[in-house]
Amino acid sequence: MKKILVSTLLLLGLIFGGVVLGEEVFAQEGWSEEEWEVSTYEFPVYTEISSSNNHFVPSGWMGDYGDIVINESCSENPHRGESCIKIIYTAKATQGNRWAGIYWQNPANNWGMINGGFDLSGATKLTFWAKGAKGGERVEFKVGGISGKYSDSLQPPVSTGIIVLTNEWTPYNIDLEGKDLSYISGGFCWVTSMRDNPEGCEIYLDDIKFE
Ligand SMILES: [Ca+2]
Repeated sequence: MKKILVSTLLLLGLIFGGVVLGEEVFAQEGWSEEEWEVSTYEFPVYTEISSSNNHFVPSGWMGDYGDIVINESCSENPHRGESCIKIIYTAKATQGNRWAGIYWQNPANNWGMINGGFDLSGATKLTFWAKGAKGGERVEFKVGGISGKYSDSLQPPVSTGIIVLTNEWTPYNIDLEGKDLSYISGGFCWVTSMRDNPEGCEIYLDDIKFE
């Protein structure tokens, strides 16, 4: 991962979403170089519905796809900006599977039959913010794992395991250090089941990025 040293205009840089270079300020401001060492790598999956810099499409509905409702322009208290993603899982086992999930794919609906992988070798983790409507929602998130003629380089997918959400925005990350990210068309995945959420669940996601 490329790393750089952030400096003088760090605050301005943060405010305007950019990063500014320079080294002389560490001494002046008392910051050690390590404290200000940050990654410049950023590959967003989703930040805002209006962002032209989003990658991957939540097109790969799995399991009980009839139990899923997704709103990518939810304006109810987003983590940042004007929009976040809201997913409702109704746990009705509409297709008889008792679980459901969505792969974020590139391009849309690519289950490994189209040459659509991104080289994300510069990343060491996937980060995202999540919360549940009530708290206690049990869900799992993954990266990679799509296989086919054009398989993801990341096999098997790397998973969070089942995590229990709270009703407050919370940051999560999937450690990808040392993983082969040279070809990823399944950039993100959400999965849940009736066993874990017998009454269904409502979850929110925002700021999903490879860093
Ligand atoms: Ca947002």
